[in-house]
Amino acid sequence: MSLEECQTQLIEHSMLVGALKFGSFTLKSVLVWIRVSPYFFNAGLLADGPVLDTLCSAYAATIAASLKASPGLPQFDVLFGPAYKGIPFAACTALLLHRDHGIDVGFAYDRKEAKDHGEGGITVGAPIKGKRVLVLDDVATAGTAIRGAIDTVKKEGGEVVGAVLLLDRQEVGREGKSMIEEVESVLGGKGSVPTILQMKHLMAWLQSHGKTDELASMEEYWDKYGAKG
Ligand code: OMP
Repeated sequence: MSLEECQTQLIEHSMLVGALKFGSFTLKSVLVWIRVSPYFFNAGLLADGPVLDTLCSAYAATIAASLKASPGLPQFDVLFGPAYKGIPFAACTALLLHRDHGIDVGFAYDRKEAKDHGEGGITVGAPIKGKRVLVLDDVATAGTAIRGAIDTVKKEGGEVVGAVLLLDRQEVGREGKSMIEEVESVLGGKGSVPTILQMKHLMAWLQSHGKTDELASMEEYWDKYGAKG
């Protein structure tokens, strides 16, 4: 399946399970703003076998394509999925990278609560100390959550070489530039944060399906908060 087919399948499958909704949603940034968004993507609802297949096939195809692109992702050793939603996504993506693309990597995740006995530490799974790590995250708006995951890996001694996202909402980040540019600048520069979907893909889907009211609300939101240029 082409990457474009994977994107369309993911949009439609996400709507089917109620993970992608159009309407009116209040977003609260941990920074200062409140935005009323015409759509919301709740990746926590991507929670059955078929939709995990759709999602993680798309993550794996996006990673494999980016490893071949220039600029694109460099080689890496471990996929890191931040708790909780990132854990099944990273595990299934590691499996599909192996099975469908011949790319063999480990996967790891963090605990939300520190452990003071047994093996200790805040990460579980493949060791990340001294390893090249790709962070796998779901939705990014201002980039706060993804930066938190990058910091966790760094604290544990891993080298974060890039990040892969399910959805880049294409909004302005914490420093007034596009969120994606800001996160790329703390990682490996252009191409270090490939994404499966962007807000513009959702708008193209609405347009091709004649959903004119939803599209008009998306365009209005884009004019207000989209990262242009
Ligand atoms: P940032 O940390 O600002 O990048 O926002 C990402 C987080 O916002 C996600 O981890 C979610 O908690 C939440 N979110 C969504 O999951 N889906 C959306 O469509 C929008 C948001 C959001 O609140 O901005």
